[in-house]
Amino acid sequence: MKDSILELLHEQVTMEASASAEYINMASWCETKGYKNAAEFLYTHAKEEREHMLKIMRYINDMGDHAVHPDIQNIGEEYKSLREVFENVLENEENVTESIHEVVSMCLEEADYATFNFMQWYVKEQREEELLAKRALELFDLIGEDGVGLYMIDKEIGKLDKWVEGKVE
Ligand code: OFO
Repeated sequence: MKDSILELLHEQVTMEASASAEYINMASWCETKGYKNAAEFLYTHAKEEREHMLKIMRYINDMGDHAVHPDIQNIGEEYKSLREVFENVLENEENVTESIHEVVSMCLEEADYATFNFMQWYVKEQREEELLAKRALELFDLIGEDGVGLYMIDKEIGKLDKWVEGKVE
């Protein structure tokens, strides 16, 4: 495997680890504010991001290199509102998508079709995750945050994983 691709894969491991860590912090913040469904949603996604990280680490090892768990730095801890949490989710997911697309572009440049093929799962996953984050943000506009609005938004966020199933093929 080319060094250029290996380097990007190691960076992707860090991206996925950071995503997992920040999902945990966002979930924990939501849990302390009473947004129980949002907390559940975010804890679930934290677990998924950890799995994404492990999948790349094991691919790197299969390819003969050695993957290690990265140090995680500069992740958010405090949020002003539930909306800010989901704006953050969308921004993070867009950054992850961008870095996955960089890996894919490099695979084409280096004619590494095995890694190109491996990365297609991530391309699809990112489409799904961006869709989820955008839908969550739409709920704030559709329902409104006044009165019982935030309670309703939290409730709807709890249904999002079911809603997105099968939407991205
Ligand atoms: Fe790893 O799927 Fe999003 O970030």
